[in-house]
Amino acid sequence: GAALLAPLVATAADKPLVMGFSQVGAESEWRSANTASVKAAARQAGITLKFADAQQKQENQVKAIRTFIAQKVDVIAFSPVVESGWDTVLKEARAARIPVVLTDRAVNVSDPSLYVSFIGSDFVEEGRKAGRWLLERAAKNPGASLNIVELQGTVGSAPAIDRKKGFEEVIKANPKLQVIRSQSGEFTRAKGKEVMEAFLKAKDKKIDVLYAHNDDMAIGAIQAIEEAGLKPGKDITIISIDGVKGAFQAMLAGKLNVTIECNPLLGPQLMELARKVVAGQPVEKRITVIEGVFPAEVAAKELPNRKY
Ligand code: GYE
Repeated sequence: GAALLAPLVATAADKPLVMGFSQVGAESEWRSANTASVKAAARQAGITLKFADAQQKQENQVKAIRTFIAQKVDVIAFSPVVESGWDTVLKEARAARIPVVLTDRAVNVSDPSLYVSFIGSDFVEEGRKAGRWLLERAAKNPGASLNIVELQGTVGSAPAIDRKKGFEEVIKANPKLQVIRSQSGEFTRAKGKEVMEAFLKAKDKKIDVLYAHNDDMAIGAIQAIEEAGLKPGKDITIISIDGVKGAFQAMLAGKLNVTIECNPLLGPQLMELARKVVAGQPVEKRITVIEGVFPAEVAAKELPNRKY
């Protein structure tokens, strides 16, 4: 038996593993870095990657996953644009016995065993870090009221929900910190600029702080603030999340005050996870990423070390 089995096993191992990957879109610098990381890591790991860009639409992701099921890929990985509405298609993957791993963003499903594992950042913690930075800053000027405007990410997405939640949880310790407006800028520069323009036009209350759920929206908003004749980073304190190069450049120019790191370079970990899952090895249900906080004061020193 053993002699007969050996060549069969070798043939199976030689066949490259096929991964179907459904990406959210190309909405931000973070996303471009994430896509590049996934593609490079697949190449390095010898994994055949079927890559589909959903252009920020859930229906496109569902279609892509159904295509991967029809193609009988070995493993499906995807970054869910929103948290809800995945039960049906994930059950279809299960019926086809194709394991699913989540990367970057989480889902809300009736049965968590519909996916094997999730690799991604702790977005609530990122929101808390943003809140803590502001609390400390506000403590230097006790008693002063600060009006905050918030640019949320994609409506219904895990990072938008969680970054809002973590920030609120922390800033409520100081009742002088009030979020006066909060709206989605869809994680893009264009929409961040547009919504910030509307915030500035309202003129009913002075805006002291902008909290943007990603750097791209902050960068768009910086333009709106400048066009309104104000100094970003000075007249309005700006906090954002991701830590992309554009944010470091904005900090060096004195226009952004702090960025909270969210690491997009998930490719290598994802490929390792996929291999284990396909081999039937046990894996952690939740794999997190270790991240820091970069205030403008350290931007010059840190920029040369940044990989995205
Ligand atoms: O922060 C934002 C991107 O899901 C963590 O999506 C990701 C977020 C990231 O568009 O820039």
